[in-house]
Amino acid sequence: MSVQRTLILIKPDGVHRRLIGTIISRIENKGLCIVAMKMLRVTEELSRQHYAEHVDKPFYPQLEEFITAAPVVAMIVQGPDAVGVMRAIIGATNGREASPGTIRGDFGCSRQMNMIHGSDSPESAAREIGIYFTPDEICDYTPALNAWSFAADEL
Ligand code: IDP
Ligand code: MG
Repeated sequence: MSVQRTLILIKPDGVHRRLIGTIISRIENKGLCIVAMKMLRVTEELSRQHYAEHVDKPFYPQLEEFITAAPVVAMIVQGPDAVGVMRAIIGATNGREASPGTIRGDFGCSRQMNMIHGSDSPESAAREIGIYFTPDEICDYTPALNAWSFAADEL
């Protein structure tokens, strides 16, 4: 267990469907904290960087078209085991398979239009945070509720 940072995107479908507030509430309600946030348009170049592992896959052209089609909200989320905790509350890639109670399981039925991205490992998180944010855009602070949210050895 360690305090981690993870890169979260509310994808264009989440923005258009007015799910920004709902998704942010789920992250905050879980006890994780947002240390950076902005709205931006993903360019084709940024998409190729972010989804480097998928660029040669058959579905990549439609993924790029989707992710560049409207703004996204990018966030850095911080907390104990934040990478895995966020993947758990996000749910499986395909909304039709994602468990009820997860974001993808509760709000969608699509494999592509699944509303939210979360880094899949601490190494991916470090790489993706570096793609979307400069160090001066990250607001380091100690959440006031930490004392009533976590035991000392969890932080
Ligand atoms: P993840 O977002 O759960 O980590 P990945 O397999 O890394 O899933 O895929 C990245 C994104 O690409 C998915 O979130 C989804 O939007 C899209 N995607 C994944 N597989 C497919 C596919 O087979 N067809 C179309 N889009 C896909
Ligand atoms: Mg992935």
